[in-house]
Amino acid sequence: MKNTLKEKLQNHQQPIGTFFELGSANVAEALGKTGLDFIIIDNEHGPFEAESTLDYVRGALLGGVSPLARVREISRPAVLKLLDIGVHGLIVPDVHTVEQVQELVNYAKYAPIGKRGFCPTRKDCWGFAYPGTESVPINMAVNNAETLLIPQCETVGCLENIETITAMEGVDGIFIGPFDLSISMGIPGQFDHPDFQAALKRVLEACHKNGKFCIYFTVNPDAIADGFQQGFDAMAYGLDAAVLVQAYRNILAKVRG
Ligand code: 3PY
Repeated sequence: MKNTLKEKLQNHQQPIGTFFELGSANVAEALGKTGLDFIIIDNEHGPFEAESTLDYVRGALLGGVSPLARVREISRPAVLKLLDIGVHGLIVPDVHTVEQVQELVNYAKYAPIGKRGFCPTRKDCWGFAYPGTESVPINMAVNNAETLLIPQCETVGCLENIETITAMEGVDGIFIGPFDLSISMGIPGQFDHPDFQAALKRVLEACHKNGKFCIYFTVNPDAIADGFQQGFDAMAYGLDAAVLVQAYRNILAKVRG
């Protein structure tokens, strides 16, 4: 199995994804038929646990869309459960400090980069076979390379440490959360504010200087192309539920005026 999102990022194919909040394996599979490149199964704001996330991951893979998950917190069980069920990457919210990111790397990456605990839980996890087969190759390097670890920059603390964080081994990229970052900066929702624009530039430059991916989130469909023009490597657009509501509204508005 390949991490198709990582491949697309490396090939500069400008992948586009969405937040998955609807909580159904059928929806995860259907989103794979839209042309989207990745979904983010939201274990932070969404009402999901790892057990149901496993079904969504299966649905996404069946539909052909790369499953990422947003982890609920920086803790060993929260990180391990999502990685062990085979998500293509972890989005990590509410990061403030370099120490938090080091803790995260320790949980998410195998030695020598981190201290991830081993259990060959699913065959689809990279480089591993089920236990009980003749050999259980512990291919830690492949797994480290194929599992994207992506802290969110959405606090002033993370912003102030962004040069150090992006230089850390084990960090594959940064996902900017514009809503929380603007709130943390005291300019909620003011995405055109010069300070906010300067922050975006700072994160983007730090990522690219250190060979890391930078992903941006927007709820404005017209801002997706702008984001790529600004240099973001991938764009996350909206939430599945909101897009569904808007699509039906558009149809009903046409019929009913
Ligand atoms: C933000 O914009 O703060 C996000 O985390 C996106 O959900």
